[in-house]
Amino acid sequence: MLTIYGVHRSRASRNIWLAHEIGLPFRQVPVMQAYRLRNPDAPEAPLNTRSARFLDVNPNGHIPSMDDDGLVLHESLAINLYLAKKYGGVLGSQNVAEDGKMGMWALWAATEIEPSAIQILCHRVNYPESERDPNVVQAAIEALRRPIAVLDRELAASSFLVGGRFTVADINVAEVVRYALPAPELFEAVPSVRRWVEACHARPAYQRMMADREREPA
Ligand SMILES: N[C@@H](CCC(=O)N[C@@H](CS)C(=O)NCC(=O)O)C(=O)O
Repeated sequence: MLTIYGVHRSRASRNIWLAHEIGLPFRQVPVMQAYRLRNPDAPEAPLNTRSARFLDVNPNGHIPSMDDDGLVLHESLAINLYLAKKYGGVLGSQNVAEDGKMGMWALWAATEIEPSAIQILCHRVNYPESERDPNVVQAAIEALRRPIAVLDRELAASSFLVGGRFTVADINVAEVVRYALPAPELFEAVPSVRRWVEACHARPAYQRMMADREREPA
């Protein structure tokens, strides 16, 4: 059976959302981020990204990872491309051109969007008030204007990113764009992105993942 390493409150959410979309059974090992623990190395600490038992799985010390019948993969977006292709039917690529586009969107999300989107999430939500820097948020918003406009043009022409249907490309990009949502001013001029985010978040598999995520300790 597929094993997903990582708590819901991490990039493992992407893999869990996809698994729910497919109806793919999996075992979750709730490895949490070491930085969320006061003493991650203490013997009584919960399994975390610095635990020797997890470093045996992923020596990078990051979640998520997955093990599918002995094939171990890291990198949330690559895991999703693999699972969609192997188990996802029309959620995955149907030909080499779609393969190329899905790879492109995953790498685009990771490089063009994620670094700035994470800054928005940290400085508007995750960090304590005293550590939040509005200048960092402003710089991130400015950096994201062009790529988010690119996404908007794409989604004005087609409801979803690849093949005119909901696919793993939408999950991968929507999960990265989610980190920027605490900056609503970034989305004012991109109605097609807003419509698409709403459609992605209305999916029962996403809502199930988010409901489980809400139940996890913050
Ligand atoms: N590019 C990686 C990033 C993985 C990553 O940084 N994960 C975070 C949690 S979302 C993590 O493990 N942080 C804990 C740590 O670095 O100790 C991916 O997409 O899987």
